[in-house]
Order: sequence, then C-alpha cells, then structure tokens
Amino acid sequence: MTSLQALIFDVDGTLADTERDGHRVAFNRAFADAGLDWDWSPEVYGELLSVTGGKERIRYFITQYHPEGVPSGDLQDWIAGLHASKTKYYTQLLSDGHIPLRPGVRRLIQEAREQGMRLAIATTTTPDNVFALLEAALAPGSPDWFEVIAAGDIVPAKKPAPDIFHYALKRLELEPQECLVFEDSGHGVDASHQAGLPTVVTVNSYTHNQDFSGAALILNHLGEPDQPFEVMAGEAGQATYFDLALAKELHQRAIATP
Ligand code: XBP
Ligand code: MG
Repeated sequence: MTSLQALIFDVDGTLADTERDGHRVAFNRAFADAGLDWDWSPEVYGELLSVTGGKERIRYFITQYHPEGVPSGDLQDWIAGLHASKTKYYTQLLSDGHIPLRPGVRRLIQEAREQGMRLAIATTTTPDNVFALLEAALAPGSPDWFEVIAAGDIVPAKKPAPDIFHYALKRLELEPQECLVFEDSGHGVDASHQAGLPTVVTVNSYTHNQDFSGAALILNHLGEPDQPFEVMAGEAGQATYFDLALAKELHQRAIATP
C-alpha cells in the first residue's frame, strides 16, 4: 500500500490570503514609484489573476489596457525592473506582519512536523516572497521546515502548467501518489492534476467560483477545532477540521480512485 510521504503547499491564497491586500497593494505602490497612473482595483486585479506570475500579469495588463505601450527600450527589462520594485514592497508588507496564515495552516504544518511528514512548497510566486511570508507569518527559520521550496521562474512554464509540481516531485524523489497537494485556484488544481497529484482545495474570495475538477476535497478553509470548515465538495466524514488523519484517509481514497 502506497503511504502518504509528503504534503505540498501552494502559497498565495493557500497558506495565506495574499492577493488582494498584499500583492495587489505592492503592485500599486511600485506603479506609483515608477510615475505610472496605474492603480489596480480589487475587481481589476481579480481579472488579472487569470494570468499567473507577476511579470506575466504586468505584460498582460499592458497589452489589454495600455496597448500604447510603455517607455521605449526593452519591454522585458522594463517589466523586470517594475516587478523587482513590487517584490520589495510586497516583502516589506509581509515583514510588517500584515498578512496572517489562513485557518488551520499552522496547526496542520506543526502536526505534520511532529509526525515526521515531509513538507514542500510549489508556487508561482517569487522565492523572496515565500521566505518573507514563512519568516513573518509562520515562524523565524520556518523555511528550513520545507525540504523543497519550488517557486517562480525556477521552471519554464508557470501554473496551470504542471512544471512546478514536476520539479518539486523530482527534488523530493517521490511519486505523485505518495503526496497530497493543497491549492486555492483553478490554475493550481489544473497544474497538480496534470502532475497526477491528489489535491485538496481551500477556496477564497477570488477563486470560490472557479473550476476545481479533479480535486479530492474542496473546503472554505482547513478549519480549527473551534472553527469548523465547510465542505464545498467531496467527503470529509465526521471531521470538522483538516488534520493529518484526514489527509491520510483522503490520500488513500484518492490514489485508490482511477
Ligand atoms: C500566485 C501567483 C503569483 C502571485 C504574485 O502564486 O500567480 O504570481 O500572484 O507573485 P501561487 P509574483 O498561487 O502559485 O502561490 O509577483 O511574485 O509572481
Ligand atoms: Mg494559489
């Protein structure tokens, strides 16, 4: 019987609700810094989230809303500079403690560590952002708890391509059926599902209407003993919050299902 060996976490929207009040705010601060009159409202940002990757998102915004383009010169370099400024603002926001972990995330990660369950991250965001979030919201030194932090441009194609999950599996030296993924978005589930990985979804305000075909369980969050989760789709039995016992049970069910 193939047993569960590792939990693989997405970051944005899964570990923490980082998009509306984190990334979006940082993008707008970088735009203002650059003298641009661009200001992404929560609604416009929700549309732009259809494109994963901050640099790719800026390029998409230019083509969609500002076809007149930007300062002459190499567009890729100009976007990279703007994105680096955004990352500086975003990591500062995180370091100031503005973005907390979502319900149940800390509890599940601590339980996994206590029981010797391996941990990894597979995310589209920039590595600096992952370290800043973990250091500020989980615990100082907590990036070391994750054997693999697969992030951003380390792979040629971002989610919904499965590349980042293939990279994480290769580094873990594990098979997909030995792992369980936690995701928040349709793009993330597309990617993990293509990689053959059983996946639990915790939706958020930007992703709750998206298509999560292939997910093993869809929840509003991972819950706490005093804050029960809501099951949107799938089977959680008598459980009212997501713990390692439920992870193992769900994993066995998922890998038994063709
Ligand atoms: C979400 C993303 C990222 C962030 C912005 O990543 O698509 O691009 O929105 O971060 P995930 P960057 O859900 O896979 O964690 O600007 O660093 O890309
Ligand atoms: Mg996400």
